[in-house]
Amino acid sequence: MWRVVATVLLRAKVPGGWARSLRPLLPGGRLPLAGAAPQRCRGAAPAAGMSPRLRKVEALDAGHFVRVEWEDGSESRYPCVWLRDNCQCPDCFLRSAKARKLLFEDLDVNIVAKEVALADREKISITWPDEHMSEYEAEWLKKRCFSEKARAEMREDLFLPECQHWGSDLQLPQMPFEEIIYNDESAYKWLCTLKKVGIVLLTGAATQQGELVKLGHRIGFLRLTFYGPTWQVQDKAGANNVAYTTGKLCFHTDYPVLQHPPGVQFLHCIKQTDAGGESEVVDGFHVSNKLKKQNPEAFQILSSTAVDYTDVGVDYCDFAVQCKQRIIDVDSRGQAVRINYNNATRDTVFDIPAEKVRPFYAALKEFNDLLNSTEHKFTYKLKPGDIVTFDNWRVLHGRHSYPSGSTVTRHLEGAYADWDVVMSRLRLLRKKVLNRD
Ligand code: OGA
Ligand code: NM2
Ligand code: ZN
Ligand code: ZN
Repeated sequence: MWRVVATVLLRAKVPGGWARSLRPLLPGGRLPLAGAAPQRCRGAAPAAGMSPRLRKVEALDAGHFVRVEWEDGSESRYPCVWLRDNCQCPDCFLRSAKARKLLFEDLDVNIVAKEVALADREKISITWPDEHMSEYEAEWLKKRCFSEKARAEMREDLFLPECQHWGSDLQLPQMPFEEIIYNDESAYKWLCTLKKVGIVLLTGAATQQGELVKLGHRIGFLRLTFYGPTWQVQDKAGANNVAYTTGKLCFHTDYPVLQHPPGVQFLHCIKQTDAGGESEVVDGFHVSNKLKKQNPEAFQILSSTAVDYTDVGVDYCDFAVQCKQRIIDVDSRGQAVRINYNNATRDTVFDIPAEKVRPFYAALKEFNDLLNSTEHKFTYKLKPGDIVTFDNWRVLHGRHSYPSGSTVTRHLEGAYADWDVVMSRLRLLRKKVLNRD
């Protein structure tokens, strides 16, 4: 019954009621689960079976463009160079690889259509000056329409760019670990929420090592780093990383010393200390926006200064890693797309002119203060069997210190995945769950 309901909800693009929420930790421990916080999995295109039909086709602009008219009266225009480049015939396209065979050398970038024709209102055919013939199906063309609206829809479908910002009011989405392992709809919802909210808590995993390897198999594979395929966060003698002590970890993203820092992080609580050891998270994109408004100059400094990071030691193998990263990475529109901030691995070497150093520290102080403001940060405590999964490019995390002793009182197993792998699994699950293509 539940599966039927869930399928219907998914088809309606409004899967709801599955993500219970965790309210912020109050003194005295964890609160019981709060009410439902439905998460929408967006980016799902209309179901198949309603293929669009064509009314008219003509060449325009001395054959440089092809214009088609759809049955509903709307139109789309396609540049001929693009049409020739994307000919779907077996000479130009390898169906088994869904990849272009046509060599760029063999593409005339000034090509014009010699003849255009409509076939059954379901496809168009184009004859090129060298008599090569191409056919394009209506549905294929519709998806690739160059209008602002169509491109925005395709972008949404492919990348799920929608991002829900949060502060201390975060309703931490939660799902049972078992469910996402065995149920495709649940796994799909997990990954949609991970992309949109940036964090999901999985509950009820076994309290032993190996659960993250299972999670890795569920998505495809984990990201190997110098700390191993998975790694054990616990107090270690002669720790090769500050994470492997009982000390407080201030807000950070993991591994900014790597040129391509891991996109997704998993932390599985196997053992939890009674005193201390609480977790903290903050939405780095939300805080970056706040900083930009509050102090544009500080934002400018953090989004342009290359900071040196270093990590030298031995773990999975010996390593001497160095990298330059901007603490706030932005896209061409100035939007934060990745936070690269770990105060522990920020190098003593600082390759900027001396007079720029103090303004940099002042800017970082503002950012760090905003991260730590009670308005922005969310505090909770992992229980044995919990696995927190989060966007390591967006969500900064920290932990409270806890007492050190002669025995191990706290043990997390950690692992990383790349966003490419996670998004790939999300798209495949969506196709399966929504029965598309
Ligand atoms: C880490 C880390 C958090 C914790 O290992 O990088 O952030 O709660 N650990 O120990
Ligand atoms: N660990 C937890 O950037 C970092 O050094 C993050 C990585 C040791 C794998 C910590
Ligand atoms: Zn061809
Ligand atoms: Zn960390």
